Amino acid sequence: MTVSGQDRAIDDALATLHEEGCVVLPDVLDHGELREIADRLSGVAESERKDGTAWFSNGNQRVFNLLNRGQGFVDLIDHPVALALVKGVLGADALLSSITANIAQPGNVPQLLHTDQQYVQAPWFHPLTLNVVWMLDEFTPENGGTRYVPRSHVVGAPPLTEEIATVPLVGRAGGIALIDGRVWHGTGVNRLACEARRGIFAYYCAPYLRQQENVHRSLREEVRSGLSAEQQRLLGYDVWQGLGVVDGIPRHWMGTNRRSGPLDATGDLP
Ligand SMILES: O=C(O)CCC(=O)C(=O)O
Repeated sequence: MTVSGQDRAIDDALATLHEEGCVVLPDVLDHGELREIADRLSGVAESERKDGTAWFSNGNQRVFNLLNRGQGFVDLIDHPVALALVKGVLGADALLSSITANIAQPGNVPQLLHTDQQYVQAPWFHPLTLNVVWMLDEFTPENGGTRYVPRSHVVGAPPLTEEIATVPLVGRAGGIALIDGRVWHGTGVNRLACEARRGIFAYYCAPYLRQQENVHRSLREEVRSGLSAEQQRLLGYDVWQGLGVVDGIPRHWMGTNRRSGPLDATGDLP
């Protein structure tokens, strides 16, 4: 796709997201990228099942903190298409809140409808969070594709009822879906005999919200040292409007109005 074609696709997607609360973009990963990430996720999920550290909810396997589980996952957080959309919704200073996988297994039960920003007191007039769903398998009504209530973001509050019609989020493997943090949604039921539905949920938030994963405590040092400047910023290593300081405002900013940016030229902590 040309740059202007891609810009138009991003503008169109943002317009749909604004109207519907959810949008699907096909073919963001090519076949090779998709296979590498999907295989890696299956490998990590299997090893967590074998070593007894796997975490299940509603019959689905969650794999947390993917940043520590392979470079392919780290590279997703600032994928140019996903990040352009995230910044279009949450602004240029958006943070990554967490990146996890949810593997919807046959025999699961439906997840309760929820929104992704319901720890913030309603009413909500804007999205404060955004989920970018990397569809590693096709999402269908049969395999546990996420269910959601179109336009529920305009309610600006958590689900008022479970007794409401939902629609399935459908899309081909390799695409992404964006879910506005106010949209009522939940994992669907996987009715297949044996095939799981794998999705990676890259969850972003406004820069003044607490991030879900406390990467400052959980990120392995070798992962942190390999992050690009933008990846460090996304994870909250920079100062933003005087938040996230380390021992106060950097001394070399004294006498200036500067209150945002990396802590030093390399982004390393002092
Ligand atoms: O697995 C899904 O389809 C949805 C997961 C979800 O809603 C969530 O993690 O908040």
